[in-house]
Amino acid sequence: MGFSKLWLDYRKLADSRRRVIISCDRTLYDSAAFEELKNAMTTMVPDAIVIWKSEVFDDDSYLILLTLHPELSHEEYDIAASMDITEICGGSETGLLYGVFAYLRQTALAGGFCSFTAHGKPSQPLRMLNHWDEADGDIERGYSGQSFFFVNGDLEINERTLMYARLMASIGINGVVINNVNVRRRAKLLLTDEFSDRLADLGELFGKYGIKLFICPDFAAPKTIGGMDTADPLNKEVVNWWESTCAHLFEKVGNLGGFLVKADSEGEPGPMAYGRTHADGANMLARAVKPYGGIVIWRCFVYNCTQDWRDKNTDRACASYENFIGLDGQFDDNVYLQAKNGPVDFQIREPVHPLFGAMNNTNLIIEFQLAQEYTGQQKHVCWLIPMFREIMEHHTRHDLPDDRVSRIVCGVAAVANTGDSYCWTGSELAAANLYGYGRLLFDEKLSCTEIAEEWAELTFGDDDKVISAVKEILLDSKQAYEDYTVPLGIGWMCHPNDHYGPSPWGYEFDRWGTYNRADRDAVGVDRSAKGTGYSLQYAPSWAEIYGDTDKCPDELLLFFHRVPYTHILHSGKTVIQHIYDTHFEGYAKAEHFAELWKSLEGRIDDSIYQNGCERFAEQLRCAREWRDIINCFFHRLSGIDDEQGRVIY
Ligand code: GCW
Repeated sequence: MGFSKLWLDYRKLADSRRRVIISCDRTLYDSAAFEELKNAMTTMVPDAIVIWKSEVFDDDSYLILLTLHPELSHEEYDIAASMDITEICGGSETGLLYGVFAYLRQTALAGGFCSFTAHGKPSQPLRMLNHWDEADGDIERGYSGQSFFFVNGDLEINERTLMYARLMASIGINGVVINNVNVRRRAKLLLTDEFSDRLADLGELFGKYGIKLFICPDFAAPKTIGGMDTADPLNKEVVNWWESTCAHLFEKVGNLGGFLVKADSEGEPGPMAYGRTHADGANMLARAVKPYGGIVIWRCFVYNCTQDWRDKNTDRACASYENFIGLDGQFDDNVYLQAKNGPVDFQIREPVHPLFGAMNNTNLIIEFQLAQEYTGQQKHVCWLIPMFREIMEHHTRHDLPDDRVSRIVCGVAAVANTGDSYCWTGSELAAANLYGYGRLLFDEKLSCTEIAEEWAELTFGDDDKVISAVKEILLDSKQAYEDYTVPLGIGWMCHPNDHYGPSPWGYEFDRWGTYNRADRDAVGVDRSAKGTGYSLQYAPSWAEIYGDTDKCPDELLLFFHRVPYTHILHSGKTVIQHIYDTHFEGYAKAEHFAELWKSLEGRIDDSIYQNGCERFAEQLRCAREWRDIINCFFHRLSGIDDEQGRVIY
C-alpha cells in the first residue's frame, strides 16, 4: 500500500524563481539534515537550481548555511533566517536535523522565505513511541491496519520506513520501541540472530534520524529461547545468559537503546514468580545492557487481573503505586519506570498517576496512549493533546522545587496510533494526535491552539475556512467524547475486550477490577479514606481534596466517590442531571463536527474528505448509542426524569 507524506508534503513556495544554494561542510553531505533540506528545496522551489558546496553566489541566490556548533547541546539548534541568507546551526547532526525541520516548517507556514530567528531545545529528554506491533504483522489495539515494521514475519525496511523515520524526526521523537510489550510467539526471537541483521539495518536508519531503537524482550527468554528451566533474575546462570545475549545483540545492532519490559502484568512473566522484586528484575537486565550504554524501561502497569467483583477492598487503582512505592531508590541509574498517565488504564478521564512526585529517587517516564483504544478507535475524532498538556502541567503538590509532572519525569512515551493504512493513522484527523504529541514534548510552551493550527495548515494548506473548521473540531473533540461517553470519571462503560461502544455493565461482573457499582441509589467507587484508601496515595493537599465529596473536582467525582444521583455538583447540577445534559450536549457537538467537515467538500483532497465523512457517520451512529444507552441506563436505575423532558428511551 502507498502512503501519505502527512505534514511533510512540502508545497511550492510563492517565491519560486531563485537559485538556492545550500552550503555545508562536505562531512554533512550524508547527513539527514542536508538530505532533507535539499529534497525539500527541490520541491518547494521547483524552478530554482539547488546546488551545494558551490563557489557561485550571486545577488539572486538564496543561501542556506548548515553548520555544527559545539556550544549547542546535542539536540539543540539555532536558526537565523533572512530573505537572502539563512544559517541553521545544530549541536550535532541531530540538532541540525531538528533545526532544518523547524526551518522548513516555518517557511512552509509562511508560504515563502521570510526573516525570523528561532532557537530549539527539547523540553523532554526522552521522547518515545511504543508500537504494540506483533512479529506476525498484527497490532494490538491497532486501528490503522497492519504493522509496517513486521511484514511476512520479517522486519521490513523500505521507503515507508524511511518516511516514518523522517516523520518522527520532524516532530522530535528520539526513541522507538518497535514491538508489543506483550511478547508473543515470533517476537521472542528479536533477541536472537533470527532478527539481528535486520535490526541492525533498522537501527542504522533510525540513527541517521536521531532515533534510538528499542525492543521488548520476553522476561522469560532464558527459558523460552535459552532452554533453561528458570528465568529467576538472581540466578547466576540466568544473569550470565542475559549478559552474553546482550553482548552479542548490542554488538550486532549498533543503535540499540535498550529494552521496554512489561513484567508480572496481565500474564506476562516477571521476577515475582521467583519471589523477587521488580527492582531485582529490572536491575538484572539493566546491568546486562549497561556496558553498551543501554537503558531498561520497566512498566508500572501492574495489578491483579483476576479480581472477584464481589471484593470491594481490592482496588485496581491502588495497585501500581502499592507495587512500586516501596522500591524507590532501589533501581539502577539506567532503569526508567514507565507509569501510565492515570492509575488504571487510559480512560478518557482519570486522576494523574500517584507515583509522579512520590518516587523521587527513581527515573520516571509517563506513558500516554495515542492509539485510541478507549477514545473512539480512530473512528471518532478525539484530539488528545489538550489532555496530555493538562496532565504534564498538573501540580502534584509534592514538596518539590517544581512539582509539575513535566518537571518530575525524565521522559515521555506514547502507544503509537500508526499502521500501514495510507494515511498512517486510519483517519487523517488522528494524525493530529501523533503530530501534536511530538511537538508538545519538544516544546512544552506551545499552546494547543498553535499546535492544531500548525498541523491543519501543514496538512491541508492555507485555506482559512479549512484551518478554522479543523481547528475547532480538534480543540473541542476530546471534551465532546468525554461528554457523550463516560460521566464524571467513572470509566469502563465500554464493550468488554474490544473497548468500543457503550456497555454500562460490560465490565461490572468481570475479573479486571473495573466497576461502577451503580444501583438505584448511587453510583461510583468510594476510593476515599473510608473506602479503598486510594486517595491517600496523593500528596496531603490532594488527598484532602480528592477524599472529600464536597471538594473533589466534578470531573473526577465518581472516580473517587460513591454518591447518590441527587448529589449536587460544584456546577450546581445534580449528578443525574449532569449525566443527561452532557450526553445530549456531547452528541450535539459530534453532530456539529460532522457538519463542519461537510462544509469542507471541494476544499480539501477528495479521498481525505470521503474518509472523514465515513468516519463522522460512524462517530455519530456510535455517539447516539452512547447517549441513549447511558442515559437510559441511569434513568432506569435512578427513576429520576430529565428536568428538560428530553427523550430518554
Ligand atoms: O489497556 C490494556 C490493553 C492491552 C494492553 C495493556 C498494556 C498491551 O487493553 O491490550 O496490552 O493495556 O498496556 O499492557
